[in-house]
Amino acid sequence: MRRIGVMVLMVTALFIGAAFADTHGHKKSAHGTTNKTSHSMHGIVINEAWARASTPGAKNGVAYLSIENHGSTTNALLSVTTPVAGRAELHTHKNESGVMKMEQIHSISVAPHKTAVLRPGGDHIMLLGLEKPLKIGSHFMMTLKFKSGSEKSIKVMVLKNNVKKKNKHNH
Ligand SMILES: [Cu+2]
Repeated sequence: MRRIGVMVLMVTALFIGAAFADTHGHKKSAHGTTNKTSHSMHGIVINEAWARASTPGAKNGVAYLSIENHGSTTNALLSVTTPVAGRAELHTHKNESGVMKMEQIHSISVAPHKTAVLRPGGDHIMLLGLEKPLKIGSHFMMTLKFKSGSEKSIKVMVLKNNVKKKNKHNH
């Protein structure tokens, strides 16, 4: 019973949220500022996309972001492309008898109304074959492909480290 109550509340919140998002979206597009780091097309919202600044000569880089799924079905990030790297792979870290190892994964799934947080030590986007070093304060574009069929182009900020420490979501 309690679960059903919670579901009804969430669905109601979603409708209210959608109504707000719609009005907001129209206002934003009037000013030509819709193509920013966070959008809500197909119920997916990408936040806090950043990449670690690389040292000169570094061949690989790493990017992080959070994926909010406002849809009613499980979605998943399947692939990433970016002009700054030859190839981008989805990776996770696995603890193998006390040693943290990176491992390629084929998707990062996000349950309905949940957020998947990519962060140092966890899931991340590996940028292989950097065209040039990623400089602090610069930004680049990344295109994300989702299981739902949607694609998103987002702006990724290059930082020394993520200054915000507010991620409390656990996945
Ligand atoms: Cu990696």
